[in-house]
Amino acid sequence: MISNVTATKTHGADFDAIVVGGGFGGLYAVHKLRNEQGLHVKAYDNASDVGGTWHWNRYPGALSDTESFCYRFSFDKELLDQGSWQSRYLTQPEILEYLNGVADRFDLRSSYQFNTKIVSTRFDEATGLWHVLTDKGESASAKYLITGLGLLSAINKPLFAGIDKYRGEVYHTGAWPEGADLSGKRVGIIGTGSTGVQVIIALAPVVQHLTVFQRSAQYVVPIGNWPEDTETIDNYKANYDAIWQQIKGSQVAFGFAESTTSGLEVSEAERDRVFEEAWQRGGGFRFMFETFTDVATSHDVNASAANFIKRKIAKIVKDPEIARKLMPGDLYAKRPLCATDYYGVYNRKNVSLADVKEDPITEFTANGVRLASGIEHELDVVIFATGFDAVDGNYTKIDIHGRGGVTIREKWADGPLGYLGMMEADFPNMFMILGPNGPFTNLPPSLESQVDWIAEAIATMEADGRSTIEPTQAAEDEWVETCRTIANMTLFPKAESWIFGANIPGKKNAVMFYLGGLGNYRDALQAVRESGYDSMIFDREAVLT
Ligand code: NA7
Repeated sequence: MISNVTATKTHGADFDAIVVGGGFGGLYAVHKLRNEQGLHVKAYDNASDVGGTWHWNRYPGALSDTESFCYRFSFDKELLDQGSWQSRYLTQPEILEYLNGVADRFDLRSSYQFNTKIVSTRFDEATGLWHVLTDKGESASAKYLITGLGLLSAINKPLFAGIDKYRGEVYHTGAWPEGADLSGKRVGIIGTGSTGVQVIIALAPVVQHLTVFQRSAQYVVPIGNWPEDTETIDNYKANYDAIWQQIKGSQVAFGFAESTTSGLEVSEAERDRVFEEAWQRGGGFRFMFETFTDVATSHDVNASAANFIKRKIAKIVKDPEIARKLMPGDLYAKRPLCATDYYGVYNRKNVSLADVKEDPITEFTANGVRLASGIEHELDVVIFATGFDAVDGNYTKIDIHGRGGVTIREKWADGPLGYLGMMEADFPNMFMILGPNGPFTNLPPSLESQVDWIAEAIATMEADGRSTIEPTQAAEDEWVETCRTIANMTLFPKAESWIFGANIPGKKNAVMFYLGGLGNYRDALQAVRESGYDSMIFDREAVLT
């Protein structure tokens, strides 16, 4: 299965394909193109080894909230059969170990150059090749450029006044320092998204005092994490064909069947019964999508879900004033969160909650953080769990030039747009894994679908002797419009979150995802294949120079 091809087939190029990124997406692309299709592939990653998101996000409590049986690749039956895990959810070290195992199994590291950042990529219309430049000053050329830059890896670190004066330590969860020991320290954490919630739960029992700076209160349901024994795991393995078939035809691809019952068809008491069942079972996506079909589309059903969670907060949190601060005021329409006893943490004596919407952070001082009211929180360490410049953040950091020198920054000045979440008009032979307007799902099955499609498009090009492929502008516009129409049928655009770029000051709100589900997305990919790629232009002449 491992290919030893070293010769480049593309005339005049160093490689047939360059892959950027060593996470799930990049690793699978290298395997597919090199081992299965015999291309000469060079891959880069800024990190010291494989892992992508899971290489960097080593903060305490880091966990995938997709269940273990489906947070993995599906393409290799033997790899699935060898899989093993401890609990219903995988911790960051387990995921990193898994990806290392994948890299070993398919000899992927031999194609990678680590500790190397790609700073620019340029499409040369005269030769039809991509030229990449690294931060080490090296350059390389290839016919195909495949970017697996990660959806959530360009970190967002808000600039607070006075941060340079602060004498304590400052960490970002997405660049967690090796060996950081927070035991016995006074720690502040800014941010209560998926990451913040996990860190808060992990650190509360360890630190001397934890101050949570919360800007938006969150709906957090239990994750339901428990050990899974060999029998349970073997049962998944025995049923993997059916499981993956279901996942690939489903909406969110989290390994459960989404509900087809409208919450509007049942009584309020029945809604509560169903929500209680989901609360006991655990899982954020399950709570939002397995309960009723319209939690994320109907205001009424959404309000029932939101009120259910608020009643839980009131019951769990002993201090009514803290409970009030923890109650979200907006719709239940961000990426659904789940964790083990999140609200219960606020009953601990060593945890305090600062509501920075009511009383904003004005500055960092030498000793900590000062709020508008004048209250100063003295802290040894401040953790930024402030998320990512999602989807396009990692692309706009690189100087990416397409036809006629047009840059991706220019093209995305009003927000990132893409065809099928993978391609861009005027950027021939560039394939993005999890680029803009791709599916919003459990990611491994989506990126696998994308890499399979990319590899097939490349194989078709090679078989037909094509030099370039790019989508028509009309196809791209139509896809973006489809994404916009679907998003507007949901409540998601009405809640401010990274899904629409609302978390980055100055970033224009954009529909960055296809919310139509993985099954429909895969059908759309299949339709393009079956049409003989009629939404694409092949071998386009250089027109923009
Ligand atoms: P998120 O979900 O973007 O959360 C970031 C958090 O940081 C969120 O609570 C923000 O509040 C808060 N934030 C951001 N900027 C500030 C400032 N300036 N002041 C105070 N608080 C701030 O990122 P995560 O890393 O938690 O999760 C991202 C995804 O990774 C997650 O959905 C999973 O898919 C994995 P806000 O809500 O914007 O008011």
